[in-house]
Amino acid sequence: MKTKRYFLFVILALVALALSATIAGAQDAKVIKIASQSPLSGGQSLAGTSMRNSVEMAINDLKQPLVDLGYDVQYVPFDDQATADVGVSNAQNMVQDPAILVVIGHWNSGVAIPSSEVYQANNLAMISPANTNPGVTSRGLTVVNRVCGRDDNQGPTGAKFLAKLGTVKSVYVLHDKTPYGQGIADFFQKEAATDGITVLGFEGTEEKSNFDSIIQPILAQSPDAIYFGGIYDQTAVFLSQARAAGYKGIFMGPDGTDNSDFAKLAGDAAVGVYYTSAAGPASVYPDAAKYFSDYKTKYGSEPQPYGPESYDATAIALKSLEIAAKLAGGLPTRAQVASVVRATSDFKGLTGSITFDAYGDRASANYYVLQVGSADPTQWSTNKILDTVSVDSPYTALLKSMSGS
Ligand code: ABU
Repeated sequence: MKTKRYFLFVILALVALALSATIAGAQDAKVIKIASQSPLSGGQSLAGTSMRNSVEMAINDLKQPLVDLGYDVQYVPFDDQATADVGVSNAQNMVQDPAILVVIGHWNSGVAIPSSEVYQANNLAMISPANTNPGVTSRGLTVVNRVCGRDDNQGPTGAKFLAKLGTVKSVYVLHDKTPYGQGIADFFQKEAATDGITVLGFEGTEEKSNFDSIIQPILAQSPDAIYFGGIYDQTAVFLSQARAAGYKGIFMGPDGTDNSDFAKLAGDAAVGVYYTSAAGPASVYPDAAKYFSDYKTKYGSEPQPYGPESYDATAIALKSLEIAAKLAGGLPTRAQVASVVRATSDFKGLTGSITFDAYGDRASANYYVLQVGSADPTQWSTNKILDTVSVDSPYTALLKSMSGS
């Protein structure tokens, strides 16, 4: 009996010791937080939620080296509601938390640009998975980087494709009046004109539900194609109303079109639509097979375009934090993290090799032209790639031209 009691005592003592060590370890772990900003509510929330989920997956998959260094890595997702004021307000709150050392975001360039002024003033590194407007990086902010391409390449890629079809002699260009939508529509229209396509109109609208007053004047001009620089929650509604009103020509959009909700909202009108994207579908990312399968298992659906880019942006954040912590010999400062992020070179991501140039642009990025094959949103990832171009960032191209390579 005495022996039994003794063993019970020893076991309880060992359990207590293990528990206290765990609690002490947890208390000792220094907290590092990674934040994100994307629309988690409203009409663009499918894109933003896929970004958030992909950031969460990357942190869970890749945080171990930081854990081994004694850090507790936490994730803080913010909902920017696809609205500049909300993004800026979130950014102002975010920078008050000294544990937040990197932010992954945004979806909308028009939200990223003003929010990044706050990040810059507080040395907080931002890595964007999806913002394609040139103004995101052209301001020369030291904390701002992106793993995707730029609209001064994406817009012309779309126009060149339409010109090559040979059947498009005229186009009517619409945009959503945001820096992204207006910006890419402008890049598109300039290239279209250069390539001999007559631009019949260039018009901005914030309308989201009744496009009749816009559609009738366009129909009167019978364009061979309509290009809409905007996001799927607006452009899909426009397209379905334009088709119902009798428009039979080509429809093209930029990567704001690239979301399965475009097919959900446009229905049969979506079939045959051309769009460009700086995000590739699963078929062009062989190294992302596990990501796609894990995502479906965890979240019950396929990720949206820019999901793999969100994973890569987070992977770069985690690797940079690890390097900065080792260099600093402890918790790094935001400025130290930001300088390591900017030095990213030949990082092996799901979307290929990633190098940031001196402006934070991906040194070389791919642009795809795709066509919607089905009105079924679950088939979005099977849309056919019709063309792929790889283009250097402006800074990389300049360096190469100076060195003669
Ligand atoms: N590039 C896709 C998301 C739209 C934007 O950049 O604003």
